[in-house]
Amino acid sequence: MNKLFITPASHFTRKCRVTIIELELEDRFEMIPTNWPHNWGTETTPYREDFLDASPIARIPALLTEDGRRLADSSTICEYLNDELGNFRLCPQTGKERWEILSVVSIATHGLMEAQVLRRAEMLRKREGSPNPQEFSGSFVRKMMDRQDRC
Ligand SMILES: N[C@@H](CCC(=O)N[C@@H](CS)C(=O)NCC(=O)O)C(=O)O
Repeated sequence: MNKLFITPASHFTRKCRVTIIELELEDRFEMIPTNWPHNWGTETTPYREDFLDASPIARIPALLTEDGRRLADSSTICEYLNDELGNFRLCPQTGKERWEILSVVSIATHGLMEAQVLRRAEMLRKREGSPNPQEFSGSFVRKMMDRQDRC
């Protein structure tokens, strides 16, 4: 069984889960929930052992494949799903269409989604009881918002 480490709130996780559903691979995946306390954005928090075994980066999604491979980001996981398990049914192996799809995926992932997570992490500094509110940067939040708007 392939093991995918997730939380429902993560859009990176949802990207992988939608790909699994579209390729009708649900019965080959176990979804393993992870917990994220409010200080996840700026501090190292306690992680499950099996999650760290799957990814030393300790970010979700992380996939431990049934043959023991560790795949530690949503785009690589989606490529594994499409290429290895999905027989290229969502994205062709070569050609113009492949690069059109990957162009959209790269802007969505590294533009929209990463800027959203970085912005959220920065905003959490301001929450009540935060250990480091003085480090909050409004200009960083605005920069991430501008990036999201462009994307
Ligand atoms: N480039 C990665 C980004 C993954 C990512 O940022 N995941 C967030 C949750 S949405 C995370 O695990 N953050 C925890 C942390 O940075 O400590 C991907 O495409 O999977």
